Amino acid sequence: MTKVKKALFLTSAPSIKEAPPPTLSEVAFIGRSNVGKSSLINALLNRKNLAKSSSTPGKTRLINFFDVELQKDEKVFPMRFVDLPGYGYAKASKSLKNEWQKSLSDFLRKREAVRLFLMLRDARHPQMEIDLRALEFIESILRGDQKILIVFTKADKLKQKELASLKKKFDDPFLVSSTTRRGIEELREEIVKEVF
Ligand SMILES: Nc1nc2c(ncn2[C@@H]2O[C@H](COP(=O)(O)OP(=O)(O)OP(=O)(O)O)[C@@H](O)[C@H]2O)c(=O)[nH]1
Ligand SMILES: [Mg+2]
Repeated sequence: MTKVKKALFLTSAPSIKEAPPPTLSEVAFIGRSNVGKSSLINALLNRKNLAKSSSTPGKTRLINFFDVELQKDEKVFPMRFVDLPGYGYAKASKSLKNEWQKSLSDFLRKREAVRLFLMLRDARHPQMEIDLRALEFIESILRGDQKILIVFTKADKLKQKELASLKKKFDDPFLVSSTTRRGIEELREEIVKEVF
């Protein structure tokens, strides 16, 4: 079992310029606004409101850093979780959108500490055009020391039939629910495998 040894909010930054020194391996949580990034961070870290989640899309506007230690047996794995602003928030003003998009894409392209991109997709809408474009973008900038892991969120919202069809469409998809905690343990374990 992979346990949570430490989970602390470190700091928020409006852009990469204000980000903390890149001293630890980072896991970047990416996905559409409201897909469940902040909730997943809380579930993975066994904390209720460490990352601020909300039913109002566009909640996370800054880049938020969390210092994390996961532990398996006697081994401790220090890393940083990065909660990013979501993309595709329809109601944001154009200038705000551009600013977000710029600070998000700057961070994704330039932040050397990122080892793993956790790309979240809503299990109910697994083929959204905007997610496919985001994935293409990450693939186009991916360095040799970086990996991508696609995770489908809100699995609790799917009926058995829909679950079966998702599993058929995507070979062995990572399915999680922050509500029921389905897949949370497994994802923690996988993060350690991918980063270390
Ligand atoms: N049913 C269900 N609801 C979830 C799950 N995860 C998140 N939610 C809900 O979805 C909404 C958005 O969750 P957040 O975690 O704030 O989403 P986010 O991706 O951080 O959103 P932004 O910060 O706006 O980019 C909230 O109302 C959550 O309670 C889940 O696994 N199941
Ligand atoms: Mg958020």
